[in-house]
Amino acid sequence: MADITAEPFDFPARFGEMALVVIDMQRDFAEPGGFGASLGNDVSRIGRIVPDVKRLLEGFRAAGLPVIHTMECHRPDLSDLPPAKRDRGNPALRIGDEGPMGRVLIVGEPGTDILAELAPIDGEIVIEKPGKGAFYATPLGEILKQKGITQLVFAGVTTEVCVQTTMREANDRGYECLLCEEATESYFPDFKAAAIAMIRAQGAIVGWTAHIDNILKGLP
Ligand code: TIU
Repeated sequence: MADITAEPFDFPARFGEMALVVIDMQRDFAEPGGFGASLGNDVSRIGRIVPDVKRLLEGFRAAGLPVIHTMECHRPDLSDLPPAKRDRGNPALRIGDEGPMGRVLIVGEPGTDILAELAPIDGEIVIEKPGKGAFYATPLGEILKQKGITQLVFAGVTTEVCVQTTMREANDRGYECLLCEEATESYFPDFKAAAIAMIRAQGAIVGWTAHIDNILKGLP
């Protein structure tokens, strides 16, 4: 047992039961012409966290701790895409439409890929998820149970959508969750700040937050 300096108080790390979860660091959210841009967002903010996500990823790899990547994506026949999700917000490009990086958010298409700098390596788990949360309609819960993981460190995008949804799902399932502040981003700076504040409020009601150097320094 070792502590990682965190808010609202130190995180009681158990490295034998810990994994890193990198949420949706996909071209569709970070590059022009993808899903994030089709919703009207300035996607340039997302690219700026890539070096810190990579540093965190490399820290976990060097420590020999499990790494899990998630991808928000759908089957080519759209059978896992509720119409309510496809039509929401009347985006310029809907999920499944042909865009500059292939069909938007469809498994196997170039835009759906994880950014090359952050690509999974052999032995790392990749969870394809049709929802915002990574537990809904995926084998994530079973995989974590099999591996005896009880603590999750989070990175990825966007802070208040897929990251926060997954942290809330994980918290309700009994996992202790820690969000790395520099390795997550939103299209809206105020929403990132608010998500961080609400996660750690009320004595870590959803989980802890920590700076990247304190996490890396704490790894075995
Ligand atoms: N739109 C937005 O902020 N996020 C998403 O649609 N998905 C994720 O957060 N990955």
